[in-house]
Amino acid sequence: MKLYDSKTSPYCRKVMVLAHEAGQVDALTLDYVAGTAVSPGTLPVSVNPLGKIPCLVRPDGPALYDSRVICAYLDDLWGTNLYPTGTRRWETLTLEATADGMLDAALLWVYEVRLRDEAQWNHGWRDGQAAKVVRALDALEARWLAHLHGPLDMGQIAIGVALGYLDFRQPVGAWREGRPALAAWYETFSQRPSMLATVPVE
Ligand SMILES: N[C@@H](CCC(=O)N[C@@H](CS)C(=O)NCC(=O)O)C(=O)O
Repeated sequence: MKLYDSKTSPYCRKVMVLAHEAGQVDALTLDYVAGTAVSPGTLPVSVNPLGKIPCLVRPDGPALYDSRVICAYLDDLWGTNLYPTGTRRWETLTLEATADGMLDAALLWVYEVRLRDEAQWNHGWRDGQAAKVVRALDALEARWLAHLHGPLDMGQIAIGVALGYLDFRQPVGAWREGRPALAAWYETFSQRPSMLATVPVE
C-alpha cells in the first residue's frame, strides 16, 4: 500500500504511530508530498480531490483519506484492536475527535501565520483557534486522565500526536503549565518507540 505522507503532518503521524505499534511499517510504501491549504502541491488530486494528506492507496478499492478513516481501516486490517468495543469505544472515538479538533485548530493557526503576511493576519480569528486548543487541553487535564492511562487505543495515540504538534509548532506556548497530570502522561507516552520513531522533522 502507498501512503502519501509528510514528516511534519500530525495526521500522517497518527497513521505512522499505528503502523509502528502494529509492527507493519514495511507494509506501507511512503511517498512524501508537500502541499498547503492553498495548493495541493505534489499530491495528485486524482487520489484525493480534497488535496489533503494522509491518503492511502490500497490494492482492493479506491484510495482512503482522512486519518480517522485510514486508522480505522488499518486497525481492522492488521487486527490491532485500537478501537475497543463497548463503552470505551465511544470514549476512544471522542478522544480521537478531540485530538483531531486540536490539530485542525492548530493547523489553521499555523497556516494563518505562515501563508499570510503579518499585516494580513486576522488576530481575532487566530486567537479563536488557539482558544479551542486551550479549552481542549483543560478538558484533557480535568476529565480524560483515567482513559489516557488505560490500555493503548487510538484516542491516546491521537492525543499524543496532538501534544507533540503543540511542541513542534507552538500555537499556544507552554501548554504543560497548569496541567501537571497531562504533562506527566505525555512525558511517558512520548517515549514509546512508535512516538520516538515518528518525531516531526522539517
Ligand atoms: N481531517 C484530515 C486533515 C488532513 C490535513 O488537513 N492534512 C494537512 C497536512 S497536515 C493537509 O493536507 N493540508 C492541505 C490542505 O489543507 O489542503 C485528516 O484527519 O486526515
